[in-house]
Amino acid sequence: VKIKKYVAPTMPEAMKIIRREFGKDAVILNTKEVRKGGFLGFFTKKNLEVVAAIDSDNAEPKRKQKQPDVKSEKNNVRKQEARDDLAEQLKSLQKQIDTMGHYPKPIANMDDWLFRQEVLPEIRGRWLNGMLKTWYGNDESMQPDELNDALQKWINAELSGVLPAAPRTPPFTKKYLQLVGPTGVGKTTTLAKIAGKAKLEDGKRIAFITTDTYRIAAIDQLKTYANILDVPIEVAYSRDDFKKAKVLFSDYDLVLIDSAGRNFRESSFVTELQEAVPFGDDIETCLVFSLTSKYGDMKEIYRQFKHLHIEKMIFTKVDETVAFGAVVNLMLTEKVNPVFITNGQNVPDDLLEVSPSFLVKMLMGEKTSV
Ligand SMILES: Nc1nc2c(ncn2[C@@H]2O[C@H](COP(=O)(O)OP(=O)(O)OP(=O)(O)O)[C@@H](O)[C@H]2O)c(=O)[nH]1
Ligand SMILES: [Mg+2]
Repeated sequence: VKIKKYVAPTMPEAMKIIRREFGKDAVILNTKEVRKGGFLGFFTKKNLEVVAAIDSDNAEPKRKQKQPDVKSEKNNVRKQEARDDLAEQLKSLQKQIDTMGHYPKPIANMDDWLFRQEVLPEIRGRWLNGMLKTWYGNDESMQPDELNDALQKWINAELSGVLPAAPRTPPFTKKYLQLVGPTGVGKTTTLAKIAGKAKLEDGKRIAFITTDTYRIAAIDQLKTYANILDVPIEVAYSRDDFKKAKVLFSDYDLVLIDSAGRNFRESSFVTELQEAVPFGDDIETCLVFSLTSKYGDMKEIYRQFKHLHIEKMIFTKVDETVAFGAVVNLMLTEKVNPVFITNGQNVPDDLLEVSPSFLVKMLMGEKTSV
């Protein structure tokens, strides 16, 4: 295998050189933007660095063998070469017209879509490089549908490396499940949804504990759900209360723990939460994020919790946004799984279990049909 790096202002130009040197069987291994020249960082020129490879057996000769001496034959060859060159230039010109930025148009469209989905640049770049290989590997003749399928398969494979293909029902392994997260993201509502489904659909014996004694209204809110669902509830003002509640609910199948939403970008609030509830052991903790929040803030909050036992995530308010990149960004950079996505205020219906194919559909704009 021969590998070579090329630098050109645009993808079509790079492809033209690669085709000329390596022939049509060349495979693109990687592309990235590089900046060249300039003065003190100014006036730099954007270029594209493309790494291409060819199986040495497939390599085409660089130039056509010129015919020996006969004059007219020489002329014919020259004319043919000139025509070939012209045809090549026309093709390249057409491609430039078809090309937005550096990528061929269908891939540029994908880039645009994933950008609007707020997928991180490094993840987007990896996926698009995969698509570039597929595109050029198929002679640039794929239909948008085929390319779309290829992208979906690619994303699915990456997500499957983190998240099991089929959602596990129920998705929790421990008896105690606590939800933690920033203010107003939907922790209490989601807890009520989980309780409702587990009780009504799976016939589980459910109990609630709340450590959110920060606001009176918070206790009342969970008590209201407890009444509707006919589920017992204990309010834990201290760790002792919490231990007592655990004893009280020893016969129950699933005990759901609500907690106070705080500004968890501040580590002191995380410490405070740790004092109210023991993390780890027999308690599974789920970090709840609203998809209406900024990704940078979510990441910051995840970092604050990282040293604790955060096994899973829930994303709420998917119905209030058009950008779902944060889910895959957190999943792929932090290797932590989303278990539920919530898509409305209705208890218990607006609660969806997550699988890689679900996330792919959501990301590709088919959220209504999942
Ligand atoms: N549109 C939409 N609204 C939601 C969703 N989940 C929850 N909500 C709404 O978000 C608001 C806050 O929900 P809560 O469950 O009280 O949020 P919380 O995280 O417990 O809030 P604090 O305990 O105050 O931190 C309520 O009006 C919910 O109805 C959702 O999936 N979609
Ligand atoms: Mg709450």
